[in-house]
Amino acid sequence: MPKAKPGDHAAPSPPARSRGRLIVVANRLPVNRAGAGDWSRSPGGLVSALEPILARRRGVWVGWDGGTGRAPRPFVHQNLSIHPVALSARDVEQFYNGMSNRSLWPLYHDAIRTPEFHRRWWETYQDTNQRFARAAARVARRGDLVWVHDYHLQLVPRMLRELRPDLRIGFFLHIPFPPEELFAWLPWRTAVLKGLLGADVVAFQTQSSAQNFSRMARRYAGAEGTDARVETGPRAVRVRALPISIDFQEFDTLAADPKVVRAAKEIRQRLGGRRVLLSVDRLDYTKGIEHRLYMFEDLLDRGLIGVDDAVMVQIAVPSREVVPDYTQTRTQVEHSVGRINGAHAEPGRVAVHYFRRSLSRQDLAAYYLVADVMLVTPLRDGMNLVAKEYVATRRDLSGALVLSEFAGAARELRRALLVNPRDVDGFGAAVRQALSLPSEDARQRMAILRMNVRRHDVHDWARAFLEELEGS
Ligand code: GDG
Repeated sequence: MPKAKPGDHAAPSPPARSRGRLIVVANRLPVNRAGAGDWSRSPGGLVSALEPILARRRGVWVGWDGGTGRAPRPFVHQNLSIHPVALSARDVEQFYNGMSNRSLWPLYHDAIRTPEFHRRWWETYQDTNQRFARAAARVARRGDLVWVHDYHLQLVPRMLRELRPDLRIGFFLHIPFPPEELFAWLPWRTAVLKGLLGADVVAFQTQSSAQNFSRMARRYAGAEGTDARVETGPRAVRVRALPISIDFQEFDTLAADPKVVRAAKEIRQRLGGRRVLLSVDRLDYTKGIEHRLYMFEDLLDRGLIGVDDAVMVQIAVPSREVVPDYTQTRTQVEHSVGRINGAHAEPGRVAVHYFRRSLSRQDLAAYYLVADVMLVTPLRDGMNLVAKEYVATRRDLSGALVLSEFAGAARELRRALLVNPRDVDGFGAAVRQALSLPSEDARQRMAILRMNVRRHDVHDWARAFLEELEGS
C-alpha cells in the first residue's frame, strides 16, 4: 500500500480564507473548567497535537466538557469556537468508562487486559455517538471539513453522513487498529466498521493498523477494493497511515529556555549527580511500567547496575482511576517501587523515584533534559509522543532513547535502541548499552532521531491529513 509520507505534502496551502472551517469532533474538549465561567487549555496528547493547526485555521471543537450536568452554551476560547456535548453520569459510566475504556481500549491494545463486552454499554455507546454526530451536524456549515477523532467516536462518521451528506468527513484513530484475531472478538464489529466507513478518509498511526482495517472492512462489512482504497456501494474511502507527531519547535525552544535549563540543573543535583533513567507515562497498563520496573530490579539484583551510579525516575500521570484494571496497575506499580527501594535504597539514595502526578510543560522539559536514558517501553502504543518530545529537547545530541518495538513511534525512530519489553534480558542489555554508548555513536543516533521528528512534525501530519480530506 502506498504510504503517505507527511513530508511529501509540503506544497504551499491555499490561503486560509478560501477554505471552510475545520471542525474537530473528539471525546474531550481542549479546555478544562478553571473556575466559575472560566476555562483553561488542557494538557494531553490530542490537544497538544491539534493546537497549532487550529490556531492557523478557523477552528471549531465539538466535545465533552468532562462534567455530568447540562452542557455549557457554546463559547469562544482563544479564537477557538467550543461546542460542548452533554454526558449524563450513566453515559460516563457506560460509554466512557465501559465501552470505550473497558471494551475497546484493551481489545485494541492486544487484549493486554481482558476486554469486557456488555450490550448496555454498546447501546449507550451508540446513543452517545449519535449525540456527537448531531452536535457536529448542527454546527457545520457547507464547505467545512469535519475531523473525527479516536476510538470513542467510531460510529460518528456514518451517523454524521446520514445527517449531512454534503460534508467531507475524516477520521483518525490514535490507538492501534487490531488484527483479525482480536478485532473479530467484538460482538458489534460490523457496526463499528460501517461507522468508520462513513468517512471519506480513515487514517491510522501505522501501516499495519491501516491494513488491518481494510482487511476487516472487506471481511466483515462487505467492502471491496485495495488496502489503500475501500469501496462501499458508490462511495470510496481512502485508508491511510499518517503517523502523528509533535510540535518539534516548541520542545526545541523549551529546552533552551533558561528557566528550564536551571530547573534541569537543580533536578540533576538533587538526584545526586547519578545517571538518570527517565520514564513519563499515563498510569496505564499498556505503557509497560511494571515490566520496566522488573527489568530495573533485575539489573540491581544481579549487581549489573548500582544505586550509586544510576537512578530511575518514573513520572506516572493519574489516569482512568475508576476503571478496576487501572487501580490494579497502580497498586502493582507502587508495590514494585516499594520492593525495589526496600531492597536497594541507601541513605540519601533511592533506586526509583516515583512521582504520581502531572507536571507543567516546563518541568516536563526539564526532566527530559536530565534524562541520560529515556525509557519508552509500552507493551502496545498507537504512537507515543513522549519518545518524540524527548528527542526534540536533546539539542546537544546527548542522551539515548530506549524504545519499545510495540510503539507506533518505532516505525519511524529506527535509530533508537529498540527493545521487546517482555524480554527482560534483552531489555536489560539495551539499557546497559544505552548507559555505555560511546558518545559519537550516541550523537549520531540522536542527530538522526531529531531529523526524523523535525521533518515529520505535527504540522506535516495535520497538513497531510487535511490534504487527503480535501482531495477525497
Ligand atoms: C494516545 C495514544 C498516541 C504526559 N505527562 C505529562 C504531560 N504528558 C503529555 C506528554 C504527551 C502526552 O501527554 C502523552 O501522549 P502519549 O502519546 O505518550 O500517550 P497517550 O496519552 O496514551 O495518547 C498514543 C497519542 O494518543 C497521540 O495520537 O501517541 O499512542 O495512546 O504529549 O507530553 N504533559 C504535561 N505534564 C505531564 O506530567 N504537561
